[in-house]
Amino acid sequence: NGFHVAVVGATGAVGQQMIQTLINENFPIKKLTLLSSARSAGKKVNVNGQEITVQEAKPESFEDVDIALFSAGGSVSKELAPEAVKRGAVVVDNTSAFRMDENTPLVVPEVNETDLHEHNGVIANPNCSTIQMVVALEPIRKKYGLKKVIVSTYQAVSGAGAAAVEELMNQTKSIINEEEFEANILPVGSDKKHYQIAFNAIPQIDKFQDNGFTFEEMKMINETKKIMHLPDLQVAATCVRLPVAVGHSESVYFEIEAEGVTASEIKALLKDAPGVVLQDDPDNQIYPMPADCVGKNDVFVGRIRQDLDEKLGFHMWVVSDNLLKGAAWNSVQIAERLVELGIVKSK
Ligand code: 11C
Repeated sequence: NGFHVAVVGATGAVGQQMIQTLINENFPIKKLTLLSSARSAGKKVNVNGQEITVQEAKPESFEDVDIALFSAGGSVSKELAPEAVKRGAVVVDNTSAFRMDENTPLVVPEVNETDLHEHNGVIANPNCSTIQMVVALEPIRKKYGLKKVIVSTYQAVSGAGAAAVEELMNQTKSIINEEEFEANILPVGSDKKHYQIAFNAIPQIDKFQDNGFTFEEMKMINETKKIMHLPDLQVAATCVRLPVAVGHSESVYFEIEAEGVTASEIKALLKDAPGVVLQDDPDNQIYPMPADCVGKNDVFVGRIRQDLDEKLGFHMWVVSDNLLKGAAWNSVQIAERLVELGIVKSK
């Protein structure tokens, strides 16, 4: 009984959360295979008190696997996801490798779960900053229609991996101790320059594209349209990295189609929305903050207010654990839905 599950990228920041989330959610596992690049192979990972040795991911690693959760970078997914599918596994891929491929569903269960039925072996898990925004926007789209979204993000360093968190910690200590320090990772490991993240804000996440937007900003723009099935939605994004370890925050401005809607009505709608926790009580200084969201699966929303000039326009503040709803939890939730909907069956 249960499923043979493989986690690819098992030693990474997201892979570790995927393993923990599978356990926390009591996912029906008959066998767990932990895979990684050659560099991390051989490491031992403690899973519920049992040591499992991580193996190098190869095409043959996927024999007998029912569900493979990938989070080891786009090139690994491009090479090995088709091999897993060839061997009968359903892949939930947390990289950008297949997200915009028209034959690959890009799924946030609260928004477009029915797209799971259209899969051809791979289901893409969206970018973390996109996921938390669409969970909050979808109930609004459904009831009032959606015309335009302008988002500014305040993103945690764990989005750039465990080494980026270490860089933040080390720089912070060095600056407090008035010591010399280095910047080697942020904003982007593979870009030409690196900047201090401690006590700073960097308006670059991923590399710049020819249109002046960064790749992270383009992910938010393109993925939102695809997930919400709104190709003509007007979306703009500015993505900024902050010295926060875990938890992305977003200031979201949106314009709806229906007239005469009040902020109280939007609050009432989001109070009962799936996957959303409303924390909106300015009189008592209640609003979401990343420090309170770490380790939780939900998307937290507050500061909902109507624009002072544009009556169809509203502002809200959206916070979530980028490693959970933004990555590991959304992937495991997809796997759960695949099982519950009978889309994946144990071999
Ligand atoms: C960040 N959003 O915070 C990125 C990390 O496409 O899944 C997630 C990258 C992705 O740096």
